[in-house]
Amino acid sequence: MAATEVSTTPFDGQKPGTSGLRKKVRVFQQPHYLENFVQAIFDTQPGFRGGTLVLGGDGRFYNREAIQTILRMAAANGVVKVLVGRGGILSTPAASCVIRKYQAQGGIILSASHNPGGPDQDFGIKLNTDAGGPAPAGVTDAVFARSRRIDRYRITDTGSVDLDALGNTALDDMSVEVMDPVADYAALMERLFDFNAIHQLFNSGGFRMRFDAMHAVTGPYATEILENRLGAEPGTVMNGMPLPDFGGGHPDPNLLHARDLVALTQGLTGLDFGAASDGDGDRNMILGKDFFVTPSDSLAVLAANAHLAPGYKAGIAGVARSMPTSQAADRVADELGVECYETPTGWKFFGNLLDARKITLCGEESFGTGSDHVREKDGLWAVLFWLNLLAVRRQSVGDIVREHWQRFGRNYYTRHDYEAVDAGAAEALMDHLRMLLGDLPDKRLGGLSVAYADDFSYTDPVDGSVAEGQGIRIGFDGGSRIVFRLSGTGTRGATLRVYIECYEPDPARHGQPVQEALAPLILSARELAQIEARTGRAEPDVIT
Ligand code: VG1
Ligand code: CO
Repeated sequence: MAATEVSTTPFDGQKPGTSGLRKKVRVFQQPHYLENFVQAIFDTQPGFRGGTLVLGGDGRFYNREAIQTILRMAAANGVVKVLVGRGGILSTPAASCVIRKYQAQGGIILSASHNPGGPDQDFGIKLNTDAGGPAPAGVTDAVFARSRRIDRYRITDTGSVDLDALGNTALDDMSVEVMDPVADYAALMERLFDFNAIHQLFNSGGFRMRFDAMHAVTGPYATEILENRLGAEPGTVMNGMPLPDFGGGHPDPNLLHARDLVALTQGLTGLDFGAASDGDGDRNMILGKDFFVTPSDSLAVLAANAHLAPGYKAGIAGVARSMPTSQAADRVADELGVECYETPTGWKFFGNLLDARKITLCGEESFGTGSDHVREKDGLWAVLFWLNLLAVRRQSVGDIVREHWQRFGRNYYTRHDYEAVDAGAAEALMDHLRMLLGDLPDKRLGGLSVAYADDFSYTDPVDGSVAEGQGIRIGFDGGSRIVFRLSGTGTRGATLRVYIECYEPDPARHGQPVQEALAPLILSARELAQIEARTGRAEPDVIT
């Protein structure tokens, strides 16, 4: 059978955002849309010709169709081998693991992460490089530029591959291996964490937990690792079956969308531990009994306790956090005598630091935590890390975090999201803030004195590349901060994110409600950015 060349005309607006190309399913279903983008990848990434590609997704609507198209295009573009997860399933961190383990030239992951799925919802496509991490800006810019000029793509007229049967199939000259999406990843987790200790914790009687897979990709991973290998009781994994529409929910592990799980951890009969992951398995939420661990605190706690897990017993080389993530990890790095890097939002900025062994752990406020074991954030990894800590320290989640605050001080932290606001108004609001920057230093806001104010720019310490305009940062004496940035992952209008943090060293003052502790700064942020006047929104849509 032969490869066909199909002529095409490029579509506008295919610029990938924070995390790949993310659009409504209907946009991807337009004739040639997916094909244009995929051909732009093959045209600009010559390594795939003659090489190996890893392919899978989070199981959302259109996942299987997209995989069949990409397989036929890979065959027509000279790829020698494709490793595809059974059922078209590969979590983002598992894809990263597989790329690294089999030294593939890269991977294509089909996911819109925590965005809802279904015919009227979102779809996405992400490109990872041979190191296993998200493609850096240089690569995505090249793909984008090519997708705007593209006039033909290559595809075979072969039939579809059975994605549900393990084993090899030939597609023209290319070999497709349908592989177990869980096995390699689970083996990696067994090397990093003390499975015996966690197994004993589960068997000690009295320890009660649930993991909410939110009908997304982590179901099979969590069932295999937690229930089959670690012996957690059947039913520990909730919503464990991946569904094309995620059961109608948002597969977003936060207090709002995982509210059933949150409820199970509350009150007299509350569980000791609750955790959840997102659509593609790279995010995590950690809950204790009546206790929510902010992702920023989670990174700091893991950094301070890393030596308790076998994979990190030699200590950590350094840590990195995205700019809007709270500065809790900075204090731990300080005490450990290692560097803490501040990077722009998006996992791709951690890749060089990890490859150069400048850091071991990294994280984002948006429920993302990870390490040098793969080049993506990793939801289940964070859950296992916490379970390892609980098994070794034999303390509750709340006690571990409260002790951490006593030792390092507490960074009160919140994020306020204004979703689907008018894109022009959001840009104008950011321009307005940029105009103010020069005048802010030494001014007083919310009773605090401004130490610095800038539009965050990052120079990669490894390759010297510069990322500008990464968000407005206003820092105060004493460590408080206000940060404003626009989301790069939305599919409707603009989303304004406002991040607010203050530092409280005094343990006697660690018990305040978060929104109360931050109230003066929240008000200052709203006034300074004229949020209500410019967006018509008096209150944020989501408070985390
Ligand atoms: C959001 C988060 C960011 C994260 C990105 C991708 O981006 O804020 O921290 O890296 O999602 O995560 P934005 O631009 O909307 O703020 V995922 O789980 O979609 O791969
Ligand atoms: Co995700």
